[in-house]
Amino acid sequence: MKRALITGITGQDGSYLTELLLGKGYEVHGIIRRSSTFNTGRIDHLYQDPHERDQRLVLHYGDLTDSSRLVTLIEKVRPDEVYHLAAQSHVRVSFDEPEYTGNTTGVGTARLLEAIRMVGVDTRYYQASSSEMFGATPPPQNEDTPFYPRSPYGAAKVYGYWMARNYREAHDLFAVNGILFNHESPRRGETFVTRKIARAAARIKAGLEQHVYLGNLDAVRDWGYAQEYVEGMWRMLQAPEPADYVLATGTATTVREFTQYCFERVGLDWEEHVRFDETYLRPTEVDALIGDASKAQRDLGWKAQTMPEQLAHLMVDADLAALQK
Ligand code: NAP
Ligand code: F7E
Repeated sequence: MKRALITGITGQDGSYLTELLLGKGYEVHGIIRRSSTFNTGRIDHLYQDPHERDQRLVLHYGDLTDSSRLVTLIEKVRPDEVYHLAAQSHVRVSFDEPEYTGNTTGVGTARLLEAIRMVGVDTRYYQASSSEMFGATPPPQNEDTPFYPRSPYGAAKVYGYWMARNYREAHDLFAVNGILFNHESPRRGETFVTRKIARAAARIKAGLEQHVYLGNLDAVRDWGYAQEYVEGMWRMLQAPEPADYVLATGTATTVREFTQYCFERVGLDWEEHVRFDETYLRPTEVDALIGDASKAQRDLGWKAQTMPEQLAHLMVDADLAALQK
């Protein structure tokens, strides 16, 4: 039985990846942060009583800022595969908390890689890199596109990217960078724009609110479905050699168009319900991200299936269903 360690297991991607790996027969270990309130909502349906025999999902307290804990966890779990997903992942928030973002999203990666090296465990390592690293470089973007980050988050991810590359080249670690374009789902955090809009469309339809406040409607993103992207992460670690891959749908959608898809789904005119609030603008914006995932298709047989309009519909449907419950 293979053993995987997931940082960020309580996040959107962590929850889908855990489902995928448990389904493949893995023993899955996840790092969670100690919190005064429960933070395991996305994986509660997978929880296994530690008193049961054959427990295949094990949760450990830990934090990316605590290097000694990362060492003891790598030593204790001795994973065959490490999926490093944990991060302060909100771009707008990273402008307010640049130091914290650098410490977790950037240096946290170095701490984890160094823990793997110090323990000397033979493992394969997945780095959650991001299309935000391309920033101002015009689309289409692929594995050879130069980075030009436009936020503290993007800059921290560039550091993490190069640390993973360096541990591959300097220490012979099987380390890969998955350069993932935006991927969304009903489990997406409520302050990312797709979920914010889908949730608002459902709540406005239900009569619970009247308006949603948004920032830049002109930004172009390449939005795919998170459940498909975690399959791509797994495939990267099964490849014969470590390499870096873009995962994307290859499509361009503006925030305005995504809003229209969501409101159309509930039979409403979006222009009557969307208002502008400048607090959602960023000091520097990433205007357009459109990925070219042909390398992943060629080498890994991975291709995005769900396109943005379908994604918008499934997200709105899920929020409507949650309200009806
Ligand atoms: P997410 O939903 O924001 O989840 C982030 C996870 O990291 C959560 O489990 C969070 O724990 C954990 N975390 C945050 N700070 C931590 C710390 N100091 N110590 C330990 N754990 C910490 O993110 P996601 O959308 O699943 O994305 C997964 C990864 O892919 C992230 O690294 C993100 O930056 C990257 N990425 C995401 C996208 C995308 O479109 N979703 C695209 C490219 C790259 P709590 O639950 O306790 O907050
Ligand atoms: O913004 C615009 C905003 O916060 C998308 C993270 O997963 O993907 C994500 O980062 C766009 C931006 O995602 C609002 O200005 C307008 O242009 O949903 P977002 P993001 O910044 O693209 C990358 C790949 C990651 O790696 C990150 O971890 O939407 N926008 N109005 C808004 N954005 C938000 N959040 N809220 C608004 O009201």
